[in-house]
Amino acid sequence: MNRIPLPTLFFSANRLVGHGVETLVRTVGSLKGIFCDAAAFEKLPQDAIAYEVSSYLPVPEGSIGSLYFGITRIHPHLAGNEYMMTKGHFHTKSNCAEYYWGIEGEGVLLTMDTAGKCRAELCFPGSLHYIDGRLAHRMINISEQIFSFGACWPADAGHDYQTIAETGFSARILKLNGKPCLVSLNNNKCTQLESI
Ligand code: S6P
Ligand code: ZN
Repeated sequence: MNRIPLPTLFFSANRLVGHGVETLVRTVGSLKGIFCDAAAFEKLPQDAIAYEVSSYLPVPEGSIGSLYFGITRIHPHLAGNEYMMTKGHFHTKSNCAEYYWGIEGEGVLLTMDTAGKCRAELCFPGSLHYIDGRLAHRMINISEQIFSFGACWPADAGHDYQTIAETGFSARILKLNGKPCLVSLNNNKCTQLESI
């Protein structure tokens, strides 16, 4: 009798594991230049893991109509009063949207349009976030544990890191009086984000 084949991909301890899964590890040192307080950043252990991305990329990059899938785990570090975060990027193709969803810990999805307008959404286990293809996106760990989230995006989206490296996000998530706040770098306006 033929057996129904077992799946080859699994969520295990909030990592993606299985045949063909690739893991990228970004150290703290590799994120030089993205935090507001450069001196505080230098005091962090530069070899420590900032975040890991395990991805399943079953088709060549650029394949139209195909999907990629990944799980990112951001470790809890503070560079001064700025929480650990992903580099953030625009998609090269602005008609390629993405889904993020919270798995473990608590974070913030920060998006920014091409005019520099930022928006923040709390992300927690079970929350689902649709990211318009025209928006830059970055995730920030506001918890004291690993914050992990899933992502699904088109294989032809492409990644533009250069624009963010040059201009940065115009708003940051900072820990002020012990609480996460969205701080606009243009006018120093702070909006407190209610932690769940
Ligand atoms: C890809 C998707 C995620 C990120 C990952 C790391 O489109 O948004 O898999 O690549 O969360 O973030 P970043 O900004 O360093 O690529
Ligand atoms: Zn993306």
